[in-house]
Amino acid sequence: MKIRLIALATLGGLLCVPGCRDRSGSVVNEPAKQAAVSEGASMGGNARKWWKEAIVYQIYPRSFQDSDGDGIGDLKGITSKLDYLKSLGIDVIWLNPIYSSPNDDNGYDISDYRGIMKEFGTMQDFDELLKGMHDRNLKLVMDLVVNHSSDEHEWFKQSRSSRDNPYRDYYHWWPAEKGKPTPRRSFFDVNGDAWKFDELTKSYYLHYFSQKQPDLNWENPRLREEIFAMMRFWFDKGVDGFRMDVIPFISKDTTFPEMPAQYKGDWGRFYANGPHVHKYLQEMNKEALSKYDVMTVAEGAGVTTADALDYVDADRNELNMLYHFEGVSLGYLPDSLKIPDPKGYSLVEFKNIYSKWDSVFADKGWGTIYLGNHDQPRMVTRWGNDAPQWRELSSKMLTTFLFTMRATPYYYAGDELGMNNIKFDNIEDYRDIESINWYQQIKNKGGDLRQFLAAQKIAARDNGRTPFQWDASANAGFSAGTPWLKVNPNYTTVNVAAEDTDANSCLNYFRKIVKLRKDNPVLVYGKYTLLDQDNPDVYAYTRELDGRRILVLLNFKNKAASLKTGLDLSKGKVLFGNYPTAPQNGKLQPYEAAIYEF
Ligand code: ISL
Repeated sequence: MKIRLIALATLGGLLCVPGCRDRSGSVVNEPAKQAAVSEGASMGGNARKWWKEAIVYQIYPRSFQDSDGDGIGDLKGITSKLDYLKSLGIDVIWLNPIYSSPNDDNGYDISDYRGIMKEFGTMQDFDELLKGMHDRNLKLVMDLVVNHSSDEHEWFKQSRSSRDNPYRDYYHWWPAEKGKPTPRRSFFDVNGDAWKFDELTKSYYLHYFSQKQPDLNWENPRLREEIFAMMRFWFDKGVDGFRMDVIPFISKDTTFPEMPAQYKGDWGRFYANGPHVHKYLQEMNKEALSKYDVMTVAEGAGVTTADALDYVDADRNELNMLYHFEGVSLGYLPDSLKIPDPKGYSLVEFKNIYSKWDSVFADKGWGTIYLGNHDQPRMVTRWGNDAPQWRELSSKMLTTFLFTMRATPYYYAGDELGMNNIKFDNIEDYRDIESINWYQQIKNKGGDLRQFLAAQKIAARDNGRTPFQWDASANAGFSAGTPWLKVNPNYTTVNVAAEDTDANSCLNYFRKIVKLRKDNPVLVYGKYTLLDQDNPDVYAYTRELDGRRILVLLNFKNKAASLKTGLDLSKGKVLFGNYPTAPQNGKLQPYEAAIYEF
C-alpha cells in the first residue's frame, strides 16, 4: 500500500514555536510534524476520496472579472485571475452556469447545453480556461441545470409547436380539455403559479421556476439519454464534476395529484424525492458518472436528514455529496418570502442543525458545509456582523467554522475578502428575477412592500452577486464598463489589492486556514463532538482522529462570552485564531475564533 507523508500545521511555512504569533498576529502552532497516512486507509469509518479532502471555491462568472468592458464578467476574465485563485490554496472551482442562455435567471435557463453564453465568451475561451486550471492543478466543476431548460431551447420550441411533435414529451404538458391542472406552486412566478397556458396548442406547461424555465420530463427515456450524452460531452473535455441544480426535483408523478396540505409553505419538500429520482440518478451514474473520476454534488433542495443518504450513500451508486437548506433557512419567518425574524436566529438551533447533519454522514456518505453562495446573501451580513468594527472579526470566525467541520467546504468567492451585503434601498437596483417578481407579487396583493424591501437588504440574492472587489480603482477593477449590478461602495478598502499586503486581512486569514485544513486530516475526517450544547453564544466542538484531538471555539456574539467545555484551555496547544492571543480560560472575546490541540 502506498504511504503518503502529510505535514501538519506548517501554516505558510512559517517557523514558529508553539503559541507564537505569525506576521498577522494570529497564533500558530509548531510546524512540520509529520504523520503517515496510508492512501487507501479508512479515516474514522470514511474511505478517503480526493473530493472529501478538497476545498471548493464557487465563482459567479457574471460578477468575477470582465475582460471586454461590457460590464459582465466572462471566461477570459476568470482565466486572467487563475494565479490569484491558485494563491488561495483551494482545489476545485465550481462555476455557475456558463451555457447559452437568454438570462431570465442568469444562466439557470439554458438554451443550448453545449454552447457558451455569448456574454461569457466562446468555446475556445472555455478550453483555455480549463487548460489554465489543469495546468495549475485546479479542478473545474460545472453547473448541471436539467430540471428545466430555457423556453428558448430548441427542444422547447419544437415541443411547443404542436401536440404531435416528437419533442412534445420532453416537457410536461396538460391539455386544456382536461380542465385546469392540479395547482403547483412556482418559486419565481409573479402569481406563484407553476402552470402556464400556451395558446398555440391549448395546453398548460409546468415551470417550477420562471415561465421561461419549463420543467423537463425525465420520465421520457429519450430526454434522459440526451442529458447523459451531454454530460459525457463535458467530461470528455476534461471537466471534473457537476453541481446539480435542484436535482431532487427531476422526477414527477405525472398524474399530478393534489399536493398534501402538510407541504403548504414548504412545497420544495413535496417536489423533492419524486417517484423515480433514485432510478434516474443510478442510470446517470451508470451512463455517465461511473465512466470518469469526477465529483458530484446535489443542490439538496427539499431533502431532509431522513432521505439525504439515499442520494449519497456510496453503495447506492448515485451522487457523492449534497448540500442542504436547513442551515441557511434558519431565522426567516415561516411561510414568508425570506423575511428575517426580528428576534434574529438562535445559535442553539444553528448548532443543532449542523450537528444533526454531521451525524447523518458519520458512517456513510459525506457532507458539505457552506454559509454563502449565489442564492444567499453575504455570509458575514447574515450570520456574522457587518458593522465596521465587527465585519473582519466575524467574517474570520465564520470562515473558521467552515474549515473545521467534517464536510467538504463550499466557499463563495468574495467571502475571503469579508465582502458584505450591498443593501439596496430601491427595487430598481435589483437585477434578480426572484426579488423583482416577489416584489410584484406582493404589490399585486397589496402587501407590505416596505417590510419586503427591508427584508431584502438582509436576504436578497443580489447581495451575494455584486461584482468581485479586486482593487480601489473604478468599479473595483471588475470592469472598464458599467457593471451589470452595482459595486459595493466599500470596495475602496475591501479588496484583494489592499488585503493581499495586509498580513492581518480576511484574505490572508483565509489562506492560512485553508492550509491548516489541508495539512491536518483530523480537520477533514475527524469525529465531530458538540460541546456546551445549550450555550446561546458559543459554538464549541472537538474533532478527533488517530489520537489527535482538536478543539474549536467560536463566539457568535458581539460581546464577551463564557463557555464550559470541561477542558483546561491553558493545557491546550493553540493552533490558530482570529485574535493575537487565544484564551487560556473559559472566556472568549467578541466574535473570537480559537483552535487548540489537546
Ligand atoms: O430552497 C428552495 C427549495 O427548497 C429554493 O430556494 C430553490 O431550491 C432554489 O432557489 C433553487 O436554486 C437553484 O435553481 C434556481 C436558480 O435560480 C438558483 O440560482 C439555483 O441555485 C432555478 O434554476
